[in-house]
Amino acid sequence: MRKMMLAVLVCMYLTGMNAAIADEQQAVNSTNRVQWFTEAKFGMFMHWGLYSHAAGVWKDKKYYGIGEWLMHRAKIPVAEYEILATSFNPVKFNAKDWVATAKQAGMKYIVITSKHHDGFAMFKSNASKFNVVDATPFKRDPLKELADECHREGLKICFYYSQFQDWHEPGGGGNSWDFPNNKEKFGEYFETKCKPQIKELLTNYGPIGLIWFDTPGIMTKEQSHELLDMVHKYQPQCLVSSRVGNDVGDYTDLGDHELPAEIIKKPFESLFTHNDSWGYVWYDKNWRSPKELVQMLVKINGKGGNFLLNIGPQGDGALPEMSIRTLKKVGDWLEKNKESVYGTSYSAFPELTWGDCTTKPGKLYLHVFDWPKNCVLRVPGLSCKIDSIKLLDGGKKLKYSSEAGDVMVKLPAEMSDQMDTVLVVAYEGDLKVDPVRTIMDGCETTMFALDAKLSGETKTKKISWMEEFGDWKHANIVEKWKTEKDAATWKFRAPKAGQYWVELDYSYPSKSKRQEAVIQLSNSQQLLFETKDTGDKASHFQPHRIGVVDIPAGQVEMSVYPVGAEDAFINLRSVKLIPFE
Ligand code: FHN
Repeated sequence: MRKMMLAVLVCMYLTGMNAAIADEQQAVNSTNRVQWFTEAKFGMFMHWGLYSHAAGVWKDKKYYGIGEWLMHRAKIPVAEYEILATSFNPVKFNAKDWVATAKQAGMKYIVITSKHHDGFAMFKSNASKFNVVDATPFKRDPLKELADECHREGLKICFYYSQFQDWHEPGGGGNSWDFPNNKEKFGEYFETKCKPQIKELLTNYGPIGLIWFDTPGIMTKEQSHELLDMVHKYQPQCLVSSRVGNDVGDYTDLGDHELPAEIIKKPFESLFTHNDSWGYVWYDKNWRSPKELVQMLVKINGKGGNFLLNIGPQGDGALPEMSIRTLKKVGDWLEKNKESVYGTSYSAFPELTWGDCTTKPGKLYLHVFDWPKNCVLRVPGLSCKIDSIKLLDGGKKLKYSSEAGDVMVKLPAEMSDQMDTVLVVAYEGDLKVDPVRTIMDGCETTMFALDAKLSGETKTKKISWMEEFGDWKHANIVEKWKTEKDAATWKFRAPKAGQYWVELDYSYPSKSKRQEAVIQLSNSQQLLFETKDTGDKASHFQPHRIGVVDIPAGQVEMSVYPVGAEDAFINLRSVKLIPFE
């Protein structure tokens, strides 16, 4: 009888628990799941694995490009690659130091490779012995230590997982040198390694912020959905990156090293490495400076997204010295200017020449990267009731006036922070900003493909290419134009009349014939030109200075179109107006 009662109680308890989980799942919708992410704005990406130990070299040969692809690039047989694990002993790894570095840099979450394409798990796994605890002399689970430290310090811990590519397994994608014709076996790998390992990550490491899937390859929509559902089943609050594939996922990741070209009103992340490689490569010293990183953070936040910055820890577990030093400087800037970053939304202005903007209700944060020579900042087309304009750091009040529909702010003689000096504008009521782009006195103005109004057959297209292995570049272009009716037109406003060179940035591969074309201004000025051959590839963009125009004060339209092109016309990336001085 007592046994039966106990069974009923256990059953009730379990049913209750399941009901609670079901309730929680229902209560968690995509909006509240993603809230921490949209407020975070800055995260640390970490690529760390056996490839960090090899550091870009295999059998005395250097493989320039991204280091985590070493196994693939050198076509290292699985049996040989496994030997690398026997000397992987990252004794300098210290979760406390890593988390402190990320936290001091102002980063709110860490995304670390739990398993990259090489198939090596950086965590204890019962699904595959090819893992850091079972296959190395290190024998510790660094992800457990890192997760615990993140939980203690209030950072979100997130795991990267390569779900399709796994060069260690016969059924995993990507290894054609050991396992030719392995496509039919993908299902087996998916069931016996991929899914069990993801379950391990979701059940052994406490709350996870997100799972960062990557390179879905041939996965079906059902398989992508299966992973999404699995993540939400075990951790209803955990986000799934769009790279789970097939338009599935809770938020969008842009391409590697892709800055958003326009404001995106859905949660997204823009990701870059500190140098060129994601995984540690000892000879890669092409670091981004603190100033570049601060400005990238602000530009991405200004488009509404998060900046995920990758650091490649060394094979011994230490972080590269240059990354530590650089992040410290970024963190110092953020500490003073955090109000203008965390929890902000996208810019209120069309592209700004002197910097960028982030916003909160009733507040505009003006990020000035280039201090105007006359120390007067033109804030274009702002016509709402302003309460005050102050320097964010220190709170000094600034004087302002209005001119030709713009607010003119009197700045101090010196920029207080050379990386980005932030002004905070407090305003009342509705925000009113002219959506037309303004040319700033004495500054170059670049207008991009996506800002153009297109007519006729003209279309925009995004192109991506690599210059070095894994070093992705992206551009939006105007294309598919042939006749006078096919045009791209930019509208802008000039507070004062002035003379400008017009420069086009385009590619025009050598197979195309030269074409005659026109730059037409709304005040009936014209510049005629013939296209230049820019080389063999659509990605070989070159600037072409066409001529000088008089821009009158007020609103102006400028169009580019071919004169009856027989062949395809140029791949136009941008148009620049350069002060003629
Ligand atoms: O192939 C990977 C690459 O190694 C790296 O992990 C990047 C990071 O976004 N993702 C893939 C390429 O897009």
